[in-house]
Amino acid sequence: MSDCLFCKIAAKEIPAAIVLETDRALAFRDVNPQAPTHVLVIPKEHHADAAALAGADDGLADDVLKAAHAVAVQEGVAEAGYRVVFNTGPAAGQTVFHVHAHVVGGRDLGWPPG
Ligand code: D5M
Repeated sequence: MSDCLFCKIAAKEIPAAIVLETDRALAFRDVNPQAPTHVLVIPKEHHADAAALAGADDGLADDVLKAAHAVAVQEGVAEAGYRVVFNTGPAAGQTVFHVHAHVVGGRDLGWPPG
């Protein structure tokens, strides 16, 4: 989508602090980090939200989840524990409508989330 911020990051038209890339997923640091590790993982292909990603029938959701775990290992937070969050829809706080997994870790994470 030509007007999608994360499509532009995936296309390398807008710079981002990329930490991991696979053939179908890209991981980059969140510009407004909420924890020592805060990385966003996106499919390069545009899907608006987690519901749309779940409906992609070609294993894309699996690729994104595997990339999220690989990021956690690479960032050194996998052993202590980390959170993978898909804010889905405005009421959940989604502001960018290209699906993204927040990989958050490196500190104690409270529950329930706000
Ligand atoms: O999360 C959207 C997230 O996207 C939010 O945490 C800020 C982040 N963001 C916005 N623009 C950028 C750029 N250009 N690079 C990196 N991170 C960015 P949501 O779940 O939709 O509220």
